[in-house]
Amino acid sequence: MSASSESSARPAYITTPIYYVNDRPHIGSAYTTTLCDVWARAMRLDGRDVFFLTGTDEHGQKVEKSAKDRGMTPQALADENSAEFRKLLGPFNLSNDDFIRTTEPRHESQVQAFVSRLLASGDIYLGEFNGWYDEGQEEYITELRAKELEYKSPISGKPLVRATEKNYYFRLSAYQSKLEAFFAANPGFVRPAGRFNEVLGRLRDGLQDVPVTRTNFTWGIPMPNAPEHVIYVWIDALFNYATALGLGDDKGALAKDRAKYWPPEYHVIGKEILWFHAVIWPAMLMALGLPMPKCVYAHSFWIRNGQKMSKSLGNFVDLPTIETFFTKYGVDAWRWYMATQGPLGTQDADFSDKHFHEIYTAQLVNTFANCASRTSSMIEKYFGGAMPEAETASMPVSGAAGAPSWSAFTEATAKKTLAHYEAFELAEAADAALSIVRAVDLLINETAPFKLAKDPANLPQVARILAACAEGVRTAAVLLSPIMPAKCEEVLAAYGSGGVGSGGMVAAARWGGLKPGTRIAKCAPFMRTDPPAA
Ligand code: ME8
Repeated sequence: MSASSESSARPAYITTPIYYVNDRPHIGSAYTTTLCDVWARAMRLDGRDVFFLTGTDEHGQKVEKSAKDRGMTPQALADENSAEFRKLLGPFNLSNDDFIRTTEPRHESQVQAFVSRLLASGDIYLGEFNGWYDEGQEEYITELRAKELEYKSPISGKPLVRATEKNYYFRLSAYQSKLEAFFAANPGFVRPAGRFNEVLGRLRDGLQDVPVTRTNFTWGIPMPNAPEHVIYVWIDALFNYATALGLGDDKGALAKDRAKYWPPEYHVIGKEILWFHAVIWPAMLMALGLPMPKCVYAHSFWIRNGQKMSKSLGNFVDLPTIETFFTKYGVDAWRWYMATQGPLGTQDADFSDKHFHEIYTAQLVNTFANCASRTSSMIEKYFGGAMPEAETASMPVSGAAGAPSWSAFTEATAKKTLAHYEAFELAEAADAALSIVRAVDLLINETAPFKLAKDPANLPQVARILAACAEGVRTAAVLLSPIMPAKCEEVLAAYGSGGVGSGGMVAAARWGGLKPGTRIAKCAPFMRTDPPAA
């Protein structure tokens, strides 16, 4: 079916960072990709034409070095680890539309095309860099840091030397005032707001031109006019957002289908890579004359039992650990925890087994599953498993004075949920959708249909209550489906509803979707499980 309105059929583009192949997937990468997946599914449910991109970042000195240490070629290492990231997509139920790798010819040729344009416009120029250099580490050190280190290498202790290198530079300094004007006009460009303030603070220190090539290693895209230089991995990587749509090859077939998705609605990233996305990337886009992304959303970090996760501490929530959660709680419970308890704000979030279990039990077992299960069991018991015939649209949601009708309440809640999804307020979207489940619970507790049903004279009243409960469960399942696609589909199938529906999110959740007589099977989407060992 077609989308509900012209505006809801708008293209919608969302991206994750592309992950380094010198690392394996872990909770961090899975987290960002899951958030984007929830948004992508919500927008698709609302009838939008979504393009959701993720991928891997495969060039650079670190990859070259790791490959050497392991006695393999950088390409072989990249192939091996990129496949690990790709393998994650199925089990996490991630619905990306493409997976870009920076070693693919389609990316490399477009990066060269973009860089050639920037050379031609004078935004990239050949310059000379002079600075403190750590010969052992093959690394330049800033003046400030060199002073702190007393001009000695922090690793070898040998004196730092003055070194000069010819590099290509991007004329970032020329974009200072243009960026300031753009930021002033777009106060929602970086979110959360606290992160935007950090960027604006640093911007006030003034922008310097940034090197965009290196000559001390070879694993990268050669500079088109000077192949002894390779394009710096960060510049190469940022372009992925544009090359995946074919924007660097505007006569190519890709751009024909995909150019409509530009600009991105969200670049979702972690806080540590905000400067690249909020300042360098927008300046590059300005230089290329491409429209700005609507929002760079920089979330904070998952930490583990109060500590930063790191390889040396060995406390990373890695894939094998995540798999134990999948086995015990299921992938949708994992997605629920990510979407509702994660570090979307400026604070880091602690991942603890105990907290996971508490949220699972309180929100999924005792609330969502309990409601779906109680309602379906009572319909089975009192109405032979068929949706009772009763008028419920005008029925008040509760006995409280001034309570809205079920149809008005669920319509307002669907609109609110959609608005939260659109704004990337995923925990708020989840909570709004779950408020329907809480209202169903309250209705059951207030009216006690299991007691009423003891007297056959009350059956019409029981029919009305349970019909409202069933429709409430269906509506909630529709609205929760971007977060828990498999479980919501299971509930919707048990409730005889042919999937989430169409015509936009609000229409799919409109009151009255379940027709009288529809077969409603007993279902219990989440089961109680033992708490983790203390
Ligand atoms: O930075 N908590 O790649 P990367 C939450 N290739 N999210 C986390 C996290 C944590 N503890 N740790 C990592 C790169 N992440 C570049 C990006 S984009 C043009 C190039 C997530 O493999 C978070 O999204 O180090 C972070 O930004 C990303 O992983 C970094 O992935």
